[in-house]
Amino acid sequence: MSRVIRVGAAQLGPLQKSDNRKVAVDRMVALLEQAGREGCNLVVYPELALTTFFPRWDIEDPAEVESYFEPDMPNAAVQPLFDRARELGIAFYLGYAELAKNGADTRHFNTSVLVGPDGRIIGKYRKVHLPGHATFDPQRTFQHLEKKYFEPGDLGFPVWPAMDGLLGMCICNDRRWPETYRVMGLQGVEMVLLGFNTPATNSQRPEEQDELRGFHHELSVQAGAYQNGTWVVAVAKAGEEDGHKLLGDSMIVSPAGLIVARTKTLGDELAVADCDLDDCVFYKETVFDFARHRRIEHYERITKQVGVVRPDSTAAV
Ligand code: CDT
Repeated sequence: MSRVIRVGAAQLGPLQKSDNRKVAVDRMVALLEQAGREGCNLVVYPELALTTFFPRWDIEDPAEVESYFEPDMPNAAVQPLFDRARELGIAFYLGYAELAKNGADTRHFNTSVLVGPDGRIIGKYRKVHLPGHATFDPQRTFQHLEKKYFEPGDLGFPVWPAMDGLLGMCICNDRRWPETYRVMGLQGVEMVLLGFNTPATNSQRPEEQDELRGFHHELSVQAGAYQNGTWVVAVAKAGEEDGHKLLGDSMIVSPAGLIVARTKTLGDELAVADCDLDDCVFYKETVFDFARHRRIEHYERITKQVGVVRPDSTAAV
C-alpha cells in the first residue's frame, strides 16, 4: 500500500490590518483550488492565517483584541474553506486565534486544527512555546506580545492517525525547540505540520536581518525532521504587513532533513511535494531507533529543570 501524501504548502502573502476574514478566506480558497488541480491531498496554511499578525501591536481596547479571535471553528467566515475542501476531498491545517469559552470563563490560545478530507476536525493543537513578552517593551523596534494575548497551550503535542500515517502539529516558535519534535517523535510521528509568522528582523537586534533569520528557520526545521525521521511542512505568512516584514521560505522537508519543495516569493504561493511516509522508516529503524539508542537515565534535567543551573563554581572538584 502506497503511503504517499501530495502536500501543498499554501503560503499566504501579507494580510493588512484593514483586511477582513473574507479577504483571507478567498485567498485560501484560491490556493486550495490550485492544490486541487495539482492533485494535493493535504494543504497546510500559516499560523494566524485569518488576520494580520496582531501581536506586533500593544492593543489596549479589549473589543479590538477580541476582534482577532474566533469563538467557533468553523464559523460563517471560514465555512467556504471547509466546504470547498470537503468537495475537493482535501485535508488541511489551519492556524487561528482561538477564543475558548467555558460558561463565563474565556481563554485565549494560538491554535491550529487538522481538518480531514470529509470536513471534520481531526485534531486541535494549542501553541506551547509562546515567544516574546507580556507587556509593552520600549526597547524593541516593534512588539511581540504573544504572552499578552495568549496563554500557553494545554493540549501537549499529540499525534493523530490520519491519511494512513501519524500526523502532528505545532506552531511557529515551537519549531525552534527540539522537545517539540521529540515528544511527537516518541509517538511515531511521520509528518509535522506547522504554520509560522516570523518577523524578518529581530526587534531586539535590528542588524539581524532576513538572511540569518532564514538560516535559523531552516536549521530548526531540518534538524527536527532528520533527528526524528519525520516529514515537516512549514508554512509562512510572508511579506509586508502594515510596514512590518515577515519571512517567506515555506518549505517541505524530508525525513533526511532535505528541503524538497519551497516557495520563492513573499506572496500567496503553493509549493507541492509528494511525501512518502515510508521514507521515515529507515531513520526510525537505524540511527534514530529510539528504543535502542536513547539513554533516558541522562535526560532527567530536560523535564525537571526549566532554566540553566550552572555548576557551583565554589564546589570542591
Ligand atoms: N509567531 C512566532 O512564534 N514568531 C516567532 C518569533 C520569535 S523571534 C526568534 C518565531 O519563532 O518565528
